[in-house]
Amino acid sequence: MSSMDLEKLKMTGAGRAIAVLTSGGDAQGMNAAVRAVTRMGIYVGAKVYLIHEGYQGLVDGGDNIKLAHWHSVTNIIQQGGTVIGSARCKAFTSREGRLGAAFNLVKRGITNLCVCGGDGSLTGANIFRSEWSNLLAELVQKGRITDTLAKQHDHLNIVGLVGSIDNDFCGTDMTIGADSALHRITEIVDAIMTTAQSHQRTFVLEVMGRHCGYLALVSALASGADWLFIPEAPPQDDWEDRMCARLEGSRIKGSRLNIIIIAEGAIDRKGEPISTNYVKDSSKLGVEAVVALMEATPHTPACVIGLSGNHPVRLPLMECVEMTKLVQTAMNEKRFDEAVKLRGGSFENNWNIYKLLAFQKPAQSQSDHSLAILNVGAPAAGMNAAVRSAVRVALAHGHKVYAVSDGFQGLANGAVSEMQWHSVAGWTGQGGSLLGTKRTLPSKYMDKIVDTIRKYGISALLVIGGFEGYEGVLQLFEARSRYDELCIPMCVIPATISNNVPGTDFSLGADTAVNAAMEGCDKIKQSATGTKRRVFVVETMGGFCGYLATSTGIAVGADAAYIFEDPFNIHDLKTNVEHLTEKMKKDVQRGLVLRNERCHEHYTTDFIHKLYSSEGKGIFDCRVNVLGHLQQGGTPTPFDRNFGTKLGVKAVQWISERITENFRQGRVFANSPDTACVLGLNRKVIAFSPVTELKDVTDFEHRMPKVQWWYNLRPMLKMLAKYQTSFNEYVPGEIEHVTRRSLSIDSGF
Ligand code: FDP
Repeated sequence: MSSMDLEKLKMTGAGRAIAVLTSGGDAQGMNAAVRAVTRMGIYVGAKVYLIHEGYQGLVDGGDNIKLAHWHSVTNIIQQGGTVIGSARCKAFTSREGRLGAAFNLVKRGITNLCVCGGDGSLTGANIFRSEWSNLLAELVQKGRITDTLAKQHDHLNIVGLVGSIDNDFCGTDMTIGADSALHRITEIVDAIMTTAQSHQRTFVLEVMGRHCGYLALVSALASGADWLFIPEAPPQDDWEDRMCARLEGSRIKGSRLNIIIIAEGAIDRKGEPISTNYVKDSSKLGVEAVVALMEATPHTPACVIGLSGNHPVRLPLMECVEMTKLVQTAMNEKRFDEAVKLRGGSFENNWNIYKLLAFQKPAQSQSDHSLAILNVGAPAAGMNAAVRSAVRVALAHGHKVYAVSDGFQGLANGAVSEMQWHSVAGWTGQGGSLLGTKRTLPSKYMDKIVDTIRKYGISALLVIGGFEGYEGVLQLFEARSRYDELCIPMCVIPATISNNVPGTDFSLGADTAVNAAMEGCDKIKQSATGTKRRVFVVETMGGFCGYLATSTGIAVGADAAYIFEDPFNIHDLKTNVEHLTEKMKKDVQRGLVLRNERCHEHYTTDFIHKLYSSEGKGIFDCRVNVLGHLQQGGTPTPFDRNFGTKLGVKAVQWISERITENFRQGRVFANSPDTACVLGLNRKVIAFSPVTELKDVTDFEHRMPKVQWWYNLRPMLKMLAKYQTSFNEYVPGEIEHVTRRSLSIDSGF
């Protein structure tokens, strides 16, 4: 972090007041945002007010605007909806209403407002901000406030957090609530699929999204749906006949289920709505918000906090709103191709991949090349989705595809079988590894592996797996000088709940694992409802890597998360246990302490349990829970399904290109470092990193990258648990600009 960033973070909120409200349709995650804004605000020394019932509460004032304390937001992080309420408010649309709202704020000295809502709510906030000085002047003129008070509060800072399940806001990759909505839809589709399979039926499912097909599109990808209707891309005029023909065709090929997904606002090319009934008859960031508010000057435009990949960014509020409106205009004017583009690169990419994988197209020509796919390491959610898309895209490229059971060991033993389009039907939503996976490294079987490659004429390898998958490909690469057969393109798709593979910010399965661990912790905390005060010590997996413990800790509001990368000693443990004991003496009922399985050789889970039990005697009792393999999560989350699907596509596209480039004198001969790569997501960019380059940045003893991006989330975890922590390591969100060209600040992935 630059020294300038450090300067920026010496912020103080002393003498300042922040108010937070939620507005519009409620969305899961709003409570986590309210908690983070409240605690970060108090942490920097500001007064924080919670405005109940959205803009209505702001207009009505009185008890609707309450001064918040640290504990006002205790135990809300896991609750759905919004605990401070969200009402539709007609009064705020009038100047009279906004005059009342301004009075209610200025009277309390509030000049910083954080609004969590959809584009309508955020547009309202911006109007309020632009009128602020006029409103104060009118209040002075009417004798409701003094001129001095008006002068002291002459500027209102606004920061928006986009809360909307539709993910319909330009500029951010993901709105608050969209991911939870996808989880619900995916659960429903999974349940329906079981029924559909047993009855050989076609199911038509309508999902929310009046003006935006995001939820429908991503659900269709996550479920491998057969047909999809979204407002941005209406079907061709003869869609009824084509849809029936395709459904019939897949039934003849033995498919027992068909899923059709319709977005609420789906239309045909003439702009007429497509309803589920008609189809039946014819066949998815509060800390950053406070940092932005504290840094705002009268000249800073109102901003909205969005996500670019996994990083918070600040975007000019009104430009985002304008871009969002442009999409709607394009749809109204039937410029559908432009509407899909305006939604952003990620949306467009989802749409293209959906079209690529939904139904079988004959390969343009046979390539005479064979691709072998294997899983390595422990099972991770999303592996099967990656195998499915890789198999299908490879077949579409005309390659022969071999599935290898049991990792490198299976490759050595010739456990190889040829795959067809339908061999991978229904794999997207399945957990575990359907191919069969093993951790063993190839070094001990090199000769036998080479024999199999020769025997089957394998011209490329796709390894979907964890740290050993990467290490294994590095071993194969280093053996190229001894075996010509290993001079073939090799790609690793990182897949492990530990998220410890170099070359990527995220591995497949990590999202599912955090969700599973989070759900486990929520249930564990709930188990103590109504009992006496209790502290839970929860052990998480991840090997030496603390990603899972840290991310889960933030998601569940843990009091501490012990990890190997953030060394701790007996003094730290003492401070933590005393801190928690003080909290439990007050009105806190439950405590949660996470411990990564390999965070410390001697301070074991049992040791920490005994320490907390002993020090808490008479104040709280202590229980241990080892989450274990349930962290593998069963069925994959929508994120892992889609991430796996996309990585599978990208990997095979890359492999096909390398095959073509390195095909000479009748054979593939690829021996340069850039032909053995890890495919990863770095910030928002998809990158292929040569395993040889990654070797220098790998801590092989502890099976992890030497530098890990998520480490700067640690101060936030500690701050939110009220520890005196230095925030100097926090990296503030960058300011991005939304222009027509950079509209898709997302990865385009
Ligand atoms: P990984 O090898 O993918 O890094 O200990 C590391 C770990 O993952 C844990 O995160 C995971 O729980 C465990 O391995 C699973 O392996 P086993 O099924 O062999 O226990």
